[in-house]
Amino acid sequence: MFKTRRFLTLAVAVAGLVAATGTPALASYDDSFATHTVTPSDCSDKSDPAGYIYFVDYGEGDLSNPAKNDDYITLRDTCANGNGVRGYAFLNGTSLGSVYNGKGNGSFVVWDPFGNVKAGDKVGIAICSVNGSGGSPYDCSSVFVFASVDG
Ligand SMILES: [Ca+2]
Ligand SMILES: [Ca+2]
Repeated sequence: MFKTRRFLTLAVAVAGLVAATGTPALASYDDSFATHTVTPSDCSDKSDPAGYIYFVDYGEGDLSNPAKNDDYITLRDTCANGNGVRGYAFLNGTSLGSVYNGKGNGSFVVWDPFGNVKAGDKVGIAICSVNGSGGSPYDCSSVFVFASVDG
């Protein structure tokens, strides 16, 4: 129950983020979703996740991206714990590798390992805290998989 409520809150936050950065004029369905490192964390408030990973379905119609390659990852560090976060991406069960954010609390990195996601593709994301770019992952989320409704 708690996890479901938490996720719904995140989904609203993602929708707000997209709305704030532009209007996805032609996207008929927003396939964006997110997850976060598990709690209790090593943040000063142990109920705060150390980071969030967002799959962003910007939608067609972005004039800066005529190839319509508009699906990407945003990886946020939300905790001043001295450690960074690593995000992982999967497409149809295949790992697309990972990305590291060691820029500190409040920072984010953008990563686009997907190409153009198509309707029915199964997008997976996960995130861990990590002590340095080569450090061992900890406080990992499970892999969150959603099937894209319309790419
Ligand atoms: Ca979509
Ligand atoms: Ca951090």
